[in-house]
Amino acid sequence: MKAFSSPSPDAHRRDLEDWIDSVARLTEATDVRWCDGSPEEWRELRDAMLRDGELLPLPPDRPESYLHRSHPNDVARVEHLTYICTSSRDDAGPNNNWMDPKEAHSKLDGLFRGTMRGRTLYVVPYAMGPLSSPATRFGIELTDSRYVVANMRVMTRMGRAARDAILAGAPYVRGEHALGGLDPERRFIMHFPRENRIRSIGSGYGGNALLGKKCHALRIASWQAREEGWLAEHMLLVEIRSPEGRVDYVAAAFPSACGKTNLAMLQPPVGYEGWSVRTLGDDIAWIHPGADGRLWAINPEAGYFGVVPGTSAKTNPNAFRTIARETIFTNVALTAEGEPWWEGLEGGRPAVDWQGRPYDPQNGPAAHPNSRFTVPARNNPAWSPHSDDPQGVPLTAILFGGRRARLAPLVYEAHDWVHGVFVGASVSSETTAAATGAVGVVRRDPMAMLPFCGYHFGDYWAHWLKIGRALAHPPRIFHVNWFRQNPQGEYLWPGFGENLRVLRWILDRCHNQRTAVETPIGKLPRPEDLDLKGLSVSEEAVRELLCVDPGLWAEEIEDLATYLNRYRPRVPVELQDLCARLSDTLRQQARMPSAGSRSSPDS
Ligand code: OXD
Ligand code: MN
Repeated sequence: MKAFSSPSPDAHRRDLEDWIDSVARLTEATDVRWCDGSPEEWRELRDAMLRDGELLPLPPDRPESYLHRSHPNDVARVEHLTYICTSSRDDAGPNNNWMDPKEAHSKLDGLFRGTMRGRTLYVVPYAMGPLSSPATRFGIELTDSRYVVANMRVMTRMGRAARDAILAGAPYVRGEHALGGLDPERRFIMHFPRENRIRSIGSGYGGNALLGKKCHALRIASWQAREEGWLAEHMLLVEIRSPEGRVDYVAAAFPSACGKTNLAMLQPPVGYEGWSVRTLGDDIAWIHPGADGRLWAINPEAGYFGVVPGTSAKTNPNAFRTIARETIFTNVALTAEGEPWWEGLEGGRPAVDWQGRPYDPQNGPAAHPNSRFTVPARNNPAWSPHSDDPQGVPLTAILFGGRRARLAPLVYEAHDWVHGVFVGASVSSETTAAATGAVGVVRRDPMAMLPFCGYHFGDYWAHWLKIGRALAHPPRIFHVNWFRQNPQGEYLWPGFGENLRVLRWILDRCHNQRTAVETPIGKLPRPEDLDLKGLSVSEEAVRELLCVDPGLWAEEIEDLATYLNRYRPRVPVELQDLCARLSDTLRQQARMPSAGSRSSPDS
C-alpha cells in the first residue's frame, strides 16, 4: 500500500489534509495510509490480518472467506453510548442521547489521545450509493482497525473513485474511529450533524465502527435529508416482477429480528414460478421525490452485514448461497473440520464456540446470537442490476411491520399518506419467550428508526408529512405482521417465501386491481382476496389473521398516544388528531355488545 501523492493546495484539500493531520497528531498514529480499494491492497491487508490472527482462514470450499472473533465485550451496537451532539438538546429529541458538542469534543479528545501510538491510521474514502448517482454521498473514515477497513471495502464503494470525487470538491462526512483498547468504560459513538462528523471510540463492532452504515447512512443522512427534502430510512428495497411482466419496487421498514433480510431475498413459493423477486437492499434506503411526483430509492450500501444464526438453505436460500464465498464471518462457531457453524444451520456440529473455546452448551449458543456475515451484495444470486441505477427505482409501496402476537392483522393498508405516517409512527415489536409462547414486552420503534433517527422524532414525522404533501403519486403505505399467533402461541402464517402472497395483494391494491374492506385501523383483504392456493392454512387461521379486535386496538392506541406525547410539542397535529379520532372509534366499537365486540372484515 502506498500513500497517494500530496494533494494540490486548494482550500478543500487543505481542509481535508488538516483534518487528517490533526487526528493523526491527537492519536499519535505512527503512520497514515490512504486506502485505494485495489485487489493488491486487499491481499496485503488480508495477509497481515491472517498473520496476526485478526482473521482466521476457512476451508477452501469457502473461497476468500474468513472468520473474525470480536472481543467478547464488543459484539453489538451500544444504543446507550450512542449520542447526537447538537447545541440544543431539543433538536436531538427524547429519542436520542444528547451531549453538548463542546463537552462531547473535549471528552472525545481525551479518549482519542495517544490511542494509535505504534499503530497505522487508515484513511478510508467511500461512496454511499452508485458513483454516478446524484443521490450518492461521500465520506472518509479514519480508523486504526484493519477489520473495519476490510468491512468498509465490502459494505461501501470504497477506494480511489470516492477519493477522487472528494478531492475534486464533493462534500463528505468525516468519520473518526479508534479501537482505544475496546474498553466499554471508554466507549462512545458520537454524531455531530452540524459538522458532518462522527467520532467513535472503544468498539470494533459493525454498527459502532463501520461508520458508513448506521452512523453516516442513517443518523447523519437523516439530518441532511430533512434539510434537503428527502428521506434516509432503515428499509430494505426489493424488486418484484409478476408473470405478466409488471415490475414493482417496495421499501420496507421492520425493527431488528423481524425478517428484513428474508423479505429482501424472498424466494417465490411453489406455484409462483413465473414470479421473480430480486434484492436491491437489505437495510437502508435513501428515498428522493422525483420530478414525476413519485418517490425514487437507492440502496446506499454495496454489501450485507447480516445476522448469521437462522440462515439456512431452507429459511433463506439466497442468503445461504450469497455467503458461500467472499464472506467475513464474525463470531460464528467452527466444526471439527474448521467449517463455520451456527444455530439454525442444517448439518454439522460445533466443536469450537464463537470465543474459540471448546464448545460446551453450558456456555450458551455456539455462535453468538448476533454473529454476522459481511458479503458483497453482488454475490446474491437474486441481486438486482437496478441496484446500480443512478436515479434509483420508483416505489410502488412502502411497508411497515413488526412482531405482534395478537394485535396487528397479517396486512392492512393505510387510508392515505398521513395515515401511513401514523402507521409508521406506530411500529412496534414484541419480544417472545419462544419456549413458553409467553408474550413479552412491546418496544415502540417508529419507522424502525428508534436507534437511527439523527434528530427529534416529532420533527421527523413532520418531515414525512411534508414529503408526502409534495408528491403527486405517493406510494401506498401498508403494515404487515408475519408473526401473528393463535392463543396456543403457534404462528398462524407460514412466512418466508409465502409472504409473496401478501405482497401480491399489496401490489394489486396499488394497481387498483383488488378490493379491500374498511376497518378503523385501515383497509384489509377479505380471506378470498388473498391467494391461498396450495397453502395449508385453515379457514379459521385466515379469519384470525385478518381479525381486528377493537378492544385490544383501543388499548394499543391509548398506549401509542402516551408514547407520542413524549414528543410534544413537536408531534404534528395531524397525527395527534388521527390518534384521537381512532381512539374514539375503537372505544365505541369495543363497547358494542357481544356480536359487535370483534369485527373482522368478513363479519
Ligand atoms: C442492523 C440493525 O445491524 O438494525 O442492521 O441492528
Ligand atoms: Mn438494520
